[in-house]
Amino acid sequence: MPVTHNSKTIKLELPKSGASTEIYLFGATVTSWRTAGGKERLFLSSKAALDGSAAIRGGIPIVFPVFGPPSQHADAPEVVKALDKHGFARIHDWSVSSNAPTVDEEDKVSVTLELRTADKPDIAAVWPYETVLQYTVTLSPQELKNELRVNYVEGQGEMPFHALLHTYFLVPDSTKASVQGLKGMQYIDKVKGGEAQLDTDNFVFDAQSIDRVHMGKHSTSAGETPRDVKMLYNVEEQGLGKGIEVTRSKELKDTVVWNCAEEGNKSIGDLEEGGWKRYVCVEPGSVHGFETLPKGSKWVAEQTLRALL
Ligand code: TA6
Repeated sequence: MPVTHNSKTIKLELPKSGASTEIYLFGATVTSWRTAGGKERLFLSSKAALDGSAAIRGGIPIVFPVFGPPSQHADAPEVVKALDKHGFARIHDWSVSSNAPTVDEEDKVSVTLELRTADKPDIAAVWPYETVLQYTVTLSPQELKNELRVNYVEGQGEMPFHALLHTYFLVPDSTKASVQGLKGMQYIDKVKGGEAQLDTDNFVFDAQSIDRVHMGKHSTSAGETPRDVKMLYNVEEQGLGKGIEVTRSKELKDTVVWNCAEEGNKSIGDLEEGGWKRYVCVEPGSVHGFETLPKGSKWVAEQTLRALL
């Protein structure tokens, strides 16, 4: 039974390898990803609201159509300014798509969820662009793929949006965890203010509060490509491996890196005590500058998470 669901969650399982993933219909939030052998890879706060009363603290919340508080974006169009922090996708119930096939093979299983703004009066009241979001989660023994499709169906003018996969990785010790692959990137430092360029290829979280938006693509002789990054545990633990490789399509041009540190933990009510030491967020997205989509067209982006053995 590799695909099972109840009124709140969907579970994908690969019985032969022991890999699995769980997705809440609320926000289409992936709350658990276990690789072959059953090792959990995502952080979910034990204090996370799982009853639909608030965005889920942990897993992979979907940020759409605005990243962070709209007031933080000088270029935010009027319509975006009225939205909640991180937008509406993470705080509404999605449904299982009846249009997309569910893949169910020996070593691959997937499901597609959908959010139709036309079915949600409270979204339609603030978002004049009829949108269908589709989200396909595909599980393989060592990989999890998340594909987001943004379909702009009906409305006036081009639709502006941000999109981001707010991925919380479970780590044995966030102060030791590091991110590789962002060297040379210009970033907005939301803790210290201003912009800077990252000068290391192995950024260690340490115990500091980190909230950075690394902007744009990577220029190579082959043209512009999105960054492939690695989140490394830098801790030896039986069955854990080295970390997670994060690859993505070119649409997810930016990379947000976040850990609230001990002080910040105190002001996040649904983050368990000491939670800051158990997660690091590495978040591929398009959040610096708004995407604009013509009516009748679609924007497709994906990330793939792969366990590094
Ligand atoms: O992605 C990083 C960030 O935007 C941080 O600024 C931090 O506030 C975090 O997301 C969590 O936001 P939330 O609304 O889920 O508390």
